[in-house]
Amino acid sequence: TAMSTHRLFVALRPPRPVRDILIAAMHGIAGARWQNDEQLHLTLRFIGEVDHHMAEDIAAALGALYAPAVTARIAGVGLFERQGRPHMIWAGVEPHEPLAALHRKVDQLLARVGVAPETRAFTPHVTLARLNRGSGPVAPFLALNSDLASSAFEFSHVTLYESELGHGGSRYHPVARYPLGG
Ligand code: 2AM
Repeated sequence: TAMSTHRLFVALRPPRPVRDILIAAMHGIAGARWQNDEQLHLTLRFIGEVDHHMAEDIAAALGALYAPAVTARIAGVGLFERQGRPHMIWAGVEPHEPLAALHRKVDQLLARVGVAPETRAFTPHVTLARLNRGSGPVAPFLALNSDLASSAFEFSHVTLYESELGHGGSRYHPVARYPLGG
């Protein structure tokens, strides 16, 4: 309906062999909610809830994206805490600079249609698991996967996703894809 909102974010989708490496590492923390294959992505820019008109403006604005493809690799794992407790386990993606440059470009295009600029620091990562109070210790996982790595791979397009919040975790639906490079 015209009243409905869309929860949007802009992300990069790791290619199949990289997703396989990430999925293979997903064990060893009791009670962790591991991401499934469909959920794996690197968030370039979280947008949040917008109405249908804004969603169309955003999709159109991203059509002006002109940026090189980004060559990257998986490099280690990390932990985000919330209120002093383990909250999320992620895989690092390096190098940061070309990803930060792409993040800034996306930010600029979104600013044109009135999306407020991002205030949070941009930390390129792929979320592997969400944790809660009942989850087991994370230190063994972090130690075991400190050298988690992939070969160099290319992000060849940017994807606009819609997030559907659900009981079994969020579902992420690709809305539009924008090519990078040539
Ligand atoms: P996360 O995986 O690091 O939690 C869809 O919700 C995507 O947007 C997720 O990758 C999530 O990041 C990210 N996200 C959700 N809320 C966010 C926020 N307030 N700021 C930045 N990123 C957010």
